[in-house]
Amino acid sequence: MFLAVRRFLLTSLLPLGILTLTGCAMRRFAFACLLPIGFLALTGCSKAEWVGRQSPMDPKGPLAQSQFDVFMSTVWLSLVLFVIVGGILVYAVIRFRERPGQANTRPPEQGHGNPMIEIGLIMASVASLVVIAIPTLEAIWYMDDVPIEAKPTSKLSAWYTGKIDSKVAEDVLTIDAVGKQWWFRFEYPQLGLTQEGKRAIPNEIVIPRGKAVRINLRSEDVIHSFWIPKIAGKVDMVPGRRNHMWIQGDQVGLYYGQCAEFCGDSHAYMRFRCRVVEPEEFAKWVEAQRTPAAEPAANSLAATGKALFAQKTCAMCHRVGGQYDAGSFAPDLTHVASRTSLAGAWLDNRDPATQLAIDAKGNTELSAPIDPALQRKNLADWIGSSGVLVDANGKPVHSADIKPGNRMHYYRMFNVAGLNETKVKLTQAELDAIVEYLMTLN
Ligand code: HEC
Ligand SMILES: [Cu+2]
Repeated sequence: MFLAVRRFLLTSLLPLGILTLTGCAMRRFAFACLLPIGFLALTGCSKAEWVGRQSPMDPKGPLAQSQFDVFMSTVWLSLVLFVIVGGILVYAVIRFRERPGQANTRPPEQGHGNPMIEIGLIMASVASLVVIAIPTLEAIWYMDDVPIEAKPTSKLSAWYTGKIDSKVAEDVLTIDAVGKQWWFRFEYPQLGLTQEGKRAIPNEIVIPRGKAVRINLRSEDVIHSFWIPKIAGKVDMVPGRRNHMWIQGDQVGLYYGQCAEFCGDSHAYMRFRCRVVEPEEFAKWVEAQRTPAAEPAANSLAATGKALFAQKTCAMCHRVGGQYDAGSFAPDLTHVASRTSLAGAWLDNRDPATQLAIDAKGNTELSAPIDPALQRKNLADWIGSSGVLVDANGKPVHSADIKPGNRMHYYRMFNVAGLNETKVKLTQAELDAIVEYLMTLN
């Protein structure tokens, strides 16, 4: 936030400061104040910040690269125009300024313009718009679908050794991405990881390195938008409409995604992650996702938690593959403990200090390991928030919301006001048992 403000100051104040150079004492005073602020703003633009988590300035795939190239060519063209127009302006201001002893003289004779210059300027503007439009349109078409030349290397059967669903004949790996308030559901129809097959993947996708992946985009409620700044962006997910794009990750690592279309209370908390791995590791991941959830040991705390999961209505919305198969509204929890984040990738299960140190180096290849203590705390905080956890007197322990308006703590049938949620209540012991159970779901 602070850096954004500084950058805003830079863009607005620095030229102003320079302009004031040319004027009277008052303006010179303003200049003296503004220029240093402008230079201060410059210090916000370090390389370290450019390689931040969600920076399109650090492309790691062909699509992000093409979008970055369009952006930079526009920046350079605008810079040239800025220097030409600004230069003429500064020249005019200095050359025709009021000189001592000239006060109250009449202004010089005014002309009515030169048609050749005016037509010339219009033509120049049109030409520069065309110069910008060509690469922009090229990049838009490029994003639309996996390019033909990528298909030979991306043909799924050519590199994926696991079982492919022959009913779904697509030659490249396809992911169906669905936006929901306020999380993402992903499905791999060719690999049996689907909502129908009771194995959808919430919030964290995994894709093989160097392979083009087709993404079908849908929404089940309002308009969302799919964006992984370092890999590609951004295409809207519109209810009742099928959009698509493609992505490719060229460097192994963990990338951060974000919903990029305002979609309600918790829009800013609607994130997701994309892990780019080597193809062999991708196959292993798919296998792990296909396996049903592990059964907790008899009479353990986790087994109590498993029973509570049904008693406390959790199973109504959530699926735990092989144990509770009815819920389809909420994130699939079959492998919830294997994920680096929780609740629309809003809560991070990794040690934040370690991860920030890695991110600051721009090293996407590394990701801090999941910290089980933190993961446990996140689970308890999330489930017990919004007044769900109660003390011995039935009083809520945490009344604050981790995600405002979220559809778990504020579920309303058909969104009708009045048909409001009847929130479950959990005691500390019940919450502990449920968390223990969820921690076994690797
Ligand atoms: C009314 C439906 C509903 C019920 C009942 C419900 N949840 Fe949820 N749950 C959701 C939704 C929707 C989300 C996604 C919230 C978000 O990220 O915005 C969610 C998210 C979660 C998550 C995070 C999942 C992830 O991968 O990020 C966990 C864990 C969870 N719920 C556990 C529980 C437990 C335990 C219970 C029972 C006490 C429960 N839920 C009851 C709807 C429900
Ligand atoms: Cu959204």
